[in-house]
Amino acid sequence: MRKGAQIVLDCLRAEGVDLAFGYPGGAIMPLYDALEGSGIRHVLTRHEQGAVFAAEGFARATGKVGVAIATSGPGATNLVTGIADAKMDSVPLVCITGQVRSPLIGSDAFQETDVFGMTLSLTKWNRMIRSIDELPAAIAEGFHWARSGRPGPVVIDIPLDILKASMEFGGPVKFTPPRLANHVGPESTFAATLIALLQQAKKPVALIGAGVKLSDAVEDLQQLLDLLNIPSFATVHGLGALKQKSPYYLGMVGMHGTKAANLALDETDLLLVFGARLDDRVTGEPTRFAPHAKIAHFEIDPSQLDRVRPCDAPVIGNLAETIPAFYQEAKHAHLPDFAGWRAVACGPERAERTHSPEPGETRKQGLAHPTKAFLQELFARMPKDDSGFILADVGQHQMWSAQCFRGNGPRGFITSGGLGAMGFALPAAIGVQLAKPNATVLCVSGDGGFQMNIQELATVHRLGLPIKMVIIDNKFLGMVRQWQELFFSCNYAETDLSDNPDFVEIAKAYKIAASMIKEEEFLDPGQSENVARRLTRFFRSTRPELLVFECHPEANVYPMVPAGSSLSEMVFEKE
Ligand SMILES: Cc1ncc(C[n+]2csc(CCOP(=O)(O)OP(=O)(O)O)c2C)c(N)n1
Repeated sequence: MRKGAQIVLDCLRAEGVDLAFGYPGGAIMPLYDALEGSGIRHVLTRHEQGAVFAAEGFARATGKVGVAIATSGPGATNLVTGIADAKMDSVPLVCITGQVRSPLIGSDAFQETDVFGMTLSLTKWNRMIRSIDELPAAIAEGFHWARSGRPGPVVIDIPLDILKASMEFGGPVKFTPPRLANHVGPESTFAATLIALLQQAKKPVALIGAGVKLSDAVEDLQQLLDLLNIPSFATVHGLGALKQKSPYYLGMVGMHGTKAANLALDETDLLLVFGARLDDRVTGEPTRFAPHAKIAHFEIDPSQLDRVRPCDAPVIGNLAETIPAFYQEAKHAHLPDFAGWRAVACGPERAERTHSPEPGETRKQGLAHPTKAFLQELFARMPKDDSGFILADVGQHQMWSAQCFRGNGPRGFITSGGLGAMGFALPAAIGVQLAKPNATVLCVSGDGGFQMNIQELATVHRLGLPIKMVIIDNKFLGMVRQWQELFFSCNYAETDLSDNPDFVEIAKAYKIAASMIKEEEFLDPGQSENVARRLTRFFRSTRPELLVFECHPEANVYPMVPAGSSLSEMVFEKE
């Protein structure tokens, strides 16, 4: 006989889980009681939101399913933001929640919430367990949906009495997915259609999204785009998919994308989309998006097609299959060279420097934007291969970080892109560092967002994780203040954080080493060697460490496509 709690853990092990993040409480106690000897390492965060973001960080760095555990009621409600985040960004996640005893369900029992109802629209699949014998099949099915197709979150809600009950257990089971009668895949003629579109096109471009990484099609895409040699750019989640040295790569596209990428997307007559959902941060005003373009869309999830406008050539399927299939046909086809278009779109008039600066290089260059120069100084010290991970929280520092990112690791830039959930970066960095113990993990947060999960400093300290934490402290909710400055006549309503706590002292209270660099110090030529030495030491440290960069309170993110404008209407910093 095995108890429900033990069966849950056996089934998690069978799915390859050896690490889970969570926070205990009444309804989930039997699971915690059974943890020892289960083969699963449990990491106690200091808030359930920390647990779910950490599980996401683990999943985003590895592609494996992240697992978060919480109790009923407030434990489960604290998971909800992370579940929504995983849905938006296609992150494989399984959340196990305790529920009140079965006979009490529906009675407003202590710590009862309708977890099933609450997460129905936020999950790919969710289930409330009604009997112990459902457990093995439900867990197998949950993991299947979390990792299959377009990955996403799953919730399994288990009443306390079921965790405590026992049954004869024959071992974990496998889930056999139903064969869908209307299985959709690419048209057999899709490659010929795309080749014909390319042959007619004068200004083709490629837009790269997260789907390329999620389907492990990074090398296939590089091979295809090296062949097509067309201007290419990435969404925030597509960053790192293409090698920086690719001469046709124009950086990030969208609201804070590069001039070159946004103009190319505005002017193109053939847009090849690879695993992106074309949300409004990428398209600008949807009705004026890529106005001259036909759209060909490589996508695993048919529900992502035709969202902005009907696509001319859908290519439905796993990108790891459809991209190589297209490459095989394209390499034998007679395709135009597009040299004239490349010269315009990738030419010096539009292009920004895209190589990785060396340490010290950015400081010497006039420093038009000190905070970006500081971030570049940090990023220049990151490994050049896939052993470096930069996490950005949400706000101005996130966009500056995305603009400065020059890494080559496909999973090397991790952020809450779809939901834009402040407080994501610090706990997610915990998950990344645990998944990749030898990696260099740099976590960049704003002074607002850092305070949303600041309690996870305790987790970092307990585990001794060598995360390099940076706060870009502008003493404002900066991104909102920027919008107030530009669109609300500088009415800085409730965005002032000038009475921020002393972050250095807070970190020290958590027994974490911490120091501050002020913008003036960073800019002072007399301090340059000292600052460089400090940054190098920060990167060499094998302990957790926090660095606070105190920057100008009213620095802005440019270029910017104002909401409601088309990509061609981006605005630049005033001289
Ligand atoms: C949980 C949550 N609440 C509110 C917002 C709205 N929001 C977006 S950016 C931002 C300001 C972030 O400020 P800070 O963390 O200091 O970063 P900065 O923009 O200054 O770099 C806010 C409030 C959000 N994205 N997430």
